[in-house]
Parts: sequence; C-alpha cells; structure tokens
Amino acid sequence: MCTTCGCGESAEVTILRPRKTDALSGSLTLGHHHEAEHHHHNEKVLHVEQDILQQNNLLAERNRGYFEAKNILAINLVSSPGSGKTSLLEATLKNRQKEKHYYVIEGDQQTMNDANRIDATGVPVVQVNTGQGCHLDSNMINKAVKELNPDKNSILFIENVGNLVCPAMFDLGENTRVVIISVTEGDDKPIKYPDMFHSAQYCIINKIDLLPYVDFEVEKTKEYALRVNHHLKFIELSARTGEGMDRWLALLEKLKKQITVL
Ligand SMILES: Nc1nc2c(ncn2[C@@H]2O[C@H](COP(=O)(O)OP(=O)(O)OP(=O)(O)O)[C@@H](O)[C@H]2O)c(=O)[nH]1
Ligand SMILES: [Mg+2]
Repeated sequence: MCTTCGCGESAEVTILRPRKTDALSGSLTLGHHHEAEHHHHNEKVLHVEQDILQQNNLLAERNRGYFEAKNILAINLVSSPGSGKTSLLEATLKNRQKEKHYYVIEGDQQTMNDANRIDATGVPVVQVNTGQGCHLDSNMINKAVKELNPDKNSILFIENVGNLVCPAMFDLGENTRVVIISVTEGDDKPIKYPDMFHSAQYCIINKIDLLPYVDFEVEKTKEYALRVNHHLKFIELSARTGEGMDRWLALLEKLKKQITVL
C-alpha cells in the first residue's frame, strides 16, 4: 500500500465478469449492510485524498513559479516500470548540446540504480527514494530542486516512480508531462489507465525495435490514447537503437524555445 496517497485503500471497486460467461455474469453485489459500511469508509478516504492533493497543488504552483522565474524547462516523465524512462534519459543526455545545462531528479521506491546511470553521463542528478510511496509529489521536487540548484535556462528532467496510476494525480509544477509506453506492454494501456494518458501532453512509444517480435499495434494504441486525450501528440522511438530520437530531441528544442522569456 502507498502510505502517502492511501491508494491501497481504494475508494471505489467494481467487480465485473465478462459477458460471455453468462451463468456467472454481472457485477458482484455487496449486501446492504456491507455497502453502507463501504460508503462511509469511502467518504473518509476521499477527504484525506482531497487534503493531500490540495496541499500538493499549492506547492506545485510554487515549484512552477520557481521554474518560470529561472526559465527552466521541467519535464515529468511517467510510465509503468521498465518502459525505458532512464534509457531515454541516457540517450537524450548523450546527445545533449554542450551549451545547455541539464539536471535530473530520479524517483524510485528504492536503490540508487537510476541516479548512478545518469551520473555516468556527467549530468547532475539526485535520487528520491519514496520508500512505500508510489509517486513523486511536489514537496519532494521542492526539496530535490533545492539540492540541485539548477542554473537559469536549464532543462530539468524528472523521472517519476514507475507506476501508471498514482503519478497521474500529482502535479509537480512541471511545464510538460510525457507518458512513455513501450511496445512490450500491450496496446490497450491507454484505456486501462486513462488518467495517466489524459494528464500528459506527449506520448512516447518506446522500444519500436521490438515491434517485429510482439503483438502490439501502434495505430491501435494511438487510437485508444486519443480517445482519452485528443490533444496527445506521439513520438515513436527506440532508446536502444536511436531510431526516432531526432524527433524527441527536436521536441525538446521546441519546448525550450516556447518557455524562454525574451
Ligand atoms: N529493446 C529495447 N530495450 C529497451 C529500450 N529502452 C529500454 N530498454 C530496456 O528496458 C529495460 C528497462 O529500461 P529502463 O530504462 O530501466 O526503464 P525505466 O522506465 O527507467 O524503469 P523504472 O525506472 O524501473 O521504472 C532495460 O533492460 C532497458 O535496456 C528500447 O528502446 N529497446
Ligand atoms: Mg528508471
């Protein structure tokens, strides 16, 4: 269970069976007494959740103000575990422009593994270990940014904890949110985890080098993702082979120009 957002104490649970198994079909009906208990319990969870999110949003606005004042492009990378967030960052930082300054905040429940990988590229990085927490929040970013003390006009990448659910709810004060889906995950992820795809502006479809070996239809994924967020823009790439990386690097360039105050 996540001790920070309380997501383990799920507010609303619907239990359904597929239509085909007719004899067993339909949702599981909870008894009246049980239902009432659940309702009461849900209300409590909801209030706690609102308080946590409100606090988070206030501090996220302060982070946003700080980024704005220093002309920092802050990008929040979100995905399920193993989609290739760190690999994308490694490939990006190896291609970095010498005149620009880059910083990374790494989020994981445990280990320094990802921070060590970024450190090997020579870019300043801090690791946030969330323990039992399943997402980064604006307070963690506030502290990590103070530790990093990024230069004006720099680019700050925030790699969120691998999780397609909770990070969607937590604004970190970033300028841009990028969701990554890799082709080994199945093309229905956008409709199974709509909040994450709804909250992002860009979607990277990673590991396209593996497309010949897996059942994954890129067009179907895009169609599903557009159903939940019709503004979403896509980049298909392979962090491994470098195919499509030019489009990602061009996007970073465009985003950097957009936030620059002349
Ligand atoms: N074939 C292939 N493998 C990739 C690609 N990108 C990442 N991988 C592999 O996928 C695995 C997970 O990559 P990471 O970059 O650690 O993924 P992550 O999203 O940072 O994982 P967490 O931080 O644990 O959530 C590693 O074994 C990578 O080498 C890719 O484009 N193609
Ligand atoms: Mg990682």
